Amino acid sequence: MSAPGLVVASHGRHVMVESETGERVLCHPKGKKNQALVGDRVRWSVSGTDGSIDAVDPRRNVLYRQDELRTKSFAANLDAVLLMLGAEPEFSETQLARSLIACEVAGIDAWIVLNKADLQPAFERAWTRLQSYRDMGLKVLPLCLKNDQSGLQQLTARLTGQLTLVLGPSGVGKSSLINHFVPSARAQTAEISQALNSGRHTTTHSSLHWVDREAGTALIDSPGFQSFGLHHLQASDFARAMPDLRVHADQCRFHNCTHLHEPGCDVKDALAAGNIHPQRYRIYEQLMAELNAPVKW
Ligand SMILES: Nc1nc2c(ncn2[C@@H]2O[C@H](COP(=O)(O)OP(=O)(O)OP(=O)(O)O)[C@@H](O)[C@H]2O)c(=O)[nH]1
Ligand SMILES: [Mg+2]
Ligand SMILES: [Zn+2]
Repeated sequence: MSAPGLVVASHGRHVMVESETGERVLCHPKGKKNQALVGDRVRWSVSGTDGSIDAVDPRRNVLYRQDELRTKSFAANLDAVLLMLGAEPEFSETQLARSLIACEVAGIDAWIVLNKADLQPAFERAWTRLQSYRDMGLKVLPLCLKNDQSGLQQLTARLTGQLTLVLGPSGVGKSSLINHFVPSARAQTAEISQALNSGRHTTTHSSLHWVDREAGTALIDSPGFQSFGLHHLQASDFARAMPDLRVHADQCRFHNCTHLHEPGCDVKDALAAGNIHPQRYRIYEQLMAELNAPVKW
């Protein structure tokens, strides 16, 4: 007989399932189908000393990235994505834009946390680089997990009652944040130099941690990523998923406009008038160019 459960960690094809009473059972998928993700609601049954996944319930949403070769899913059924950046390592604006686009297309609310406020002047520089994101209405929260722990109150308020995926590059403090809210998680953290020089990320798999089970507050720790592939998207998705371009793209008089070359295009006019940040338009151009590039193997 199948029982309902929640996937709280994934180790390749095998997942840890939490039963309704809170016990955790290692479950194996049945056959090639039923690959479950953290955040998935599943039906499982006892199979020997472990469990087996009988079915994965329909998902509300799923966040994934896709490069030429493979698809990597982060998690399913999310209320929000907390995109974590740090004063160090210096973040890639292209990767930030890509992950925000993926969230938008998946219909998941995203907001940014900039950690390591103690590291100046790097923090100030990173804060300034996020100006165009604040301008488009994105919430950007400054944080310092190390010293004064400023920003934590606002953060707590935003997390309450939500299933939030903590996403971002390696070494920004994602696991440190999880450990702050859920000390029992004892998520492994490491100095950046150590993590990056070894060519490995400290966190190697995604796992869900309850901050408050009754209130439904949980955080999902995830491995840092270097590049966020968007091969699952189409040309028309990009302008629609970039809020600062979308306002002008929606007004563009041309049907099926690429907003790249068409004279009189509203997006290009807005760029010329200084109403779109040039760096943001460059990212759009890059994404569109990538679609037309030959597939590399
Ligand atoms: N200076 C400073 N260091 C911090 C702060 N918060 C976390 N760190 C440090 O940043 C380093 C990386 O932290 P982690 O939590 O392991 O980073 P991560 O994002 O989980 O990295 P991956 O698991 O590789 O993706 C650790 O040495 C932390 O102690 C902060 O506010 N200021
Ligand atoms: Mg980590
Ligand atoms: Zn146009």
